[in-house]
Amino acid sequence: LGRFHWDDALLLEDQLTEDERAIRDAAHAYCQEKLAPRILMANRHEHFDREIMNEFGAMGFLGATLDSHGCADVSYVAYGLIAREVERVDSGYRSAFSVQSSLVMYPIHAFGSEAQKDKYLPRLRTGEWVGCFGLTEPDGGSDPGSMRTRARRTADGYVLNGSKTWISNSPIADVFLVWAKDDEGDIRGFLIDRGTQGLSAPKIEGKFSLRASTTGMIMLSDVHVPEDAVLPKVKGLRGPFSCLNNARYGIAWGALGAAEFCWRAARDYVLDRKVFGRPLAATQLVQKKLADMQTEITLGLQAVLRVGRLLDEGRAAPEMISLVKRNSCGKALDIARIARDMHGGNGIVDEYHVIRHVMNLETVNTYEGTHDVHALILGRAQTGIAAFAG
Ligand code: TGC
Ligand code: FAD
Repeated sequence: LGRFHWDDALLLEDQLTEDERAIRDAAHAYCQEKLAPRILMANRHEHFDREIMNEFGAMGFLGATLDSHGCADVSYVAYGLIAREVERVDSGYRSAFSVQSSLVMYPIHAFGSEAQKDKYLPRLRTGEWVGCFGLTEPDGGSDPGSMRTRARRTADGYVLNGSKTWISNSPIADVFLVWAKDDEGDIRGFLIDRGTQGLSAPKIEGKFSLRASTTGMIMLSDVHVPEDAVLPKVKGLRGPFSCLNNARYGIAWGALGAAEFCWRAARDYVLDRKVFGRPLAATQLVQKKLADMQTEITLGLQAVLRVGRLLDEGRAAPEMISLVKRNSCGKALDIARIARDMHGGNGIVDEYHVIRHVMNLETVNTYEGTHDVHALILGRAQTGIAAFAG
């Protein structure tokens, strides 16, 4: 019989290729050496260090699964491993990585013209430019099909009017991928550069979650764009949802990274902390909590690895991604809350980092399709009945 490794209970390590382990190790070292020391103050003062995008670029993280314009062309499993390492430090940093890679570079690569790819991908890959993805509107993000933003045809292009909200990175973005309905009622993607007249991106203040990530709105007031601003190769909700498939998959790995941080922090804390004359780790209730965390993280990692392998084989269905996005986020949030409780009063202090993960995971459980919206996607897939609307 084999030996049990408490921190890798089902031997995930053995299931990775040598390349994937090397990418993971490099990502782990960078995140622990460069990101972890910054996060306490970044979160406390609600600050996103723009230089991080250049560092992500230098590490080859941005658009890592793409196979052109100098991108790293790594497997989906490797992409997930990077997301896990980044989010082990902070979900806000993983957000910056996901948006640029899956929500901006991926659609340009998949649906853009050659000129759009040549203009944007090299700059986005290095982090010289930051992109953002504008789908959600103030009137209800779960139903993007009801968007009000309009792109009216003109003689030489389009004129856009409307507003987007809760947009990661919009206040610092150089390029805005905005989804809007055209005169035929089709949803189209538009690439709009910073500085275009009528475009503004005010920051949303007062967030108690993802404080190290900058979030804003996108306001579009008679924004004229040329014909070549539209992504030519996609129409309809399939456009934004194709990007979301990739980003949701990355989140499913990332959230487990945050959960792993909280689990290990709780384990270290209860081994050290003596109450009633013995370590907390010596109590049955505490050991049960640790066993539950270990179980959910281990099973969750097996599930995301499986979906990653299926993506690499071209066999993953969107519902599989809904299943793991929902599972990882919901379980990670539960684990972070329990880890916070196990830290007692210290658990609410940012220097222990767990409360930050709790607050962040509230967003992660909400964006890219809420926990309940993914339940409805899975419910529809097994009953054939769409329960979103009456
Ligand atoms: P529905 O009828 O289901 O589909 C409409 C059309 O879209 C196609 N489609 C997909 N295509 C590819 N991948 C998917 N996952 C797809 N899901 C749907 C579908 O085939 C259909 O195509 P066609 O050609 O037949 O028209 O659409 P619905 O309006 O009924 O959708 C309902 C629902 C709830 C599933 C959907 O609207 C939904 O997923 N809502 C959640 C919204 C969401 O996830 N928003 C995310 C905003 S971006 C964000 O949060 C970024 S945070 C990033 C960060 O900081 O990390
Ligand atoms: P709503 O859709 O109003 O939902 C509110 C509640 O109602 C939720 O609990 C939901 O589960 C529930 N609900 C909705 N419909 C149903 C139903 N039919 N049946 C039962 N319950 C239902 N969006 C972008 O486009 N780009 C970004 O970069 C981006 N970044 C984000 C960053 C942050 C920090 C946050 C918080 C959000 C971000 N979002 C972004 C938006 C995000 O995707 C939305 O918040 C999310 O899709 C939910 O939309 P909503 O907030 O409008 O909630």
